[in-house]
Amino acid sequence: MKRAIMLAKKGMGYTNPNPMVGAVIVKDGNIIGEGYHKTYGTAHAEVHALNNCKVNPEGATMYVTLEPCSHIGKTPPCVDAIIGHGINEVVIGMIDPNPLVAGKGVQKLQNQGIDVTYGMLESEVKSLNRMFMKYVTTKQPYCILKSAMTLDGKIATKIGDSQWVTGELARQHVHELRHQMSGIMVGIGTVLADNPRLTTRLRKRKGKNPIRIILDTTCRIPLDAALLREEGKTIICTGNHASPLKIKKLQEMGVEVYMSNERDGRLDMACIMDYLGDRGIDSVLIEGGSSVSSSALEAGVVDEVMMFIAPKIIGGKHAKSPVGGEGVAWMRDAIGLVDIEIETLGTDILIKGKVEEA
Ligand code: AOF
Ligand code: ZN
Repeated sequence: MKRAIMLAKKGMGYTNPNPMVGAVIVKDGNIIGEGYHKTYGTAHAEVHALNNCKVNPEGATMYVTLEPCSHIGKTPPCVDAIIGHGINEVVIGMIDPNPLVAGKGVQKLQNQGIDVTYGMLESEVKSLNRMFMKYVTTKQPYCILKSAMTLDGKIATKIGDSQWVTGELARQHVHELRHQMSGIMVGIGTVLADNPRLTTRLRKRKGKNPIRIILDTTCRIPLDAALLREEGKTIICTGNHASPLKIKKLQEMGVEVYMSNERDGRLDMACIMDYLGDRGIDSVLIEGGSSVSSSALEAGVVDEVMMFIAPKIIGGKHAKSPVGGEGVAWMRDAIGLVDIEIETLGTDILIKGKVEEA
């Protein structure tokens, strides 16, 4: 199962909104075939593993990270292939949360007399597919709020300089994350201040660019913004007072413009997430700045937080911190994180955790 997980990870960034899945077939103590789900909409891991078998898989055991599917989707059901090849034992990491499958795969295998067990390395497999799990059951994207601050809690200096808060290793980590996520979201303030490209730039290999999502209530984005020249799609979320002419110009440049509802003069985050979910975006990396972060947290759309802390002190009572907005009055109203993990990247610290459910 460890090997199946390792194989599943090879599909990272390419399978969204479908899961990362790996499968290993063992006969007489030897691995005779293995495979993983490579890209969205193509053959499932189980089929690759069966097709790659060096010897006849009859009577073998399949280790697979996700319950084999029982439905006819873009490909025929994997359970039929498993049964057809005479596999006699299937060991599963996690039950498929997809309502089309959810236990029916296990049932179908058992009905054929195949020995099935599930729950092996389950928490690891669930963590790998946390975006898929949320998206397939709710059609809402899994959101990670990422920010980077100095030791004294600032994301930029008093004049707005933010390049760079963290070091090279931490920044590469963020580019890995951009590769894994379907969308990246920032506010117009960040676009105007930093003119970011919002692309994935990995040192050792070419990554996949996430769809760029800009929250821009009055459509202030300059037509020559760097991100509009990058490869891949951009979605501008704007409000009712945006200039129709500006919207038309953006659309002519190939930009998708989404007119969102507003709440108290700010774009309605929940409404935007519904739209992104409908568009097949299963995961969004919210990269700031402080007002987008507070809107997302207040709207309750954030699933996970990743906070990088750099050992630098810059001071300044007007220098911004990661989360703006009104803030809560009492500590008891703080948003708590659970399942905390702490890593060091060079001299920076990364604290990550899941947002505690209210
Ligand atoms: C995958 N890859 O290796 C496995 C999947 O859209 P389809 O027809 O490819 O079906 C997707 C569903 O199949 C997915 O939501 C999950 O429930 C199941 N298993 N999917 O993309 C795989 N094993
Ligand atoms: Zn399948």
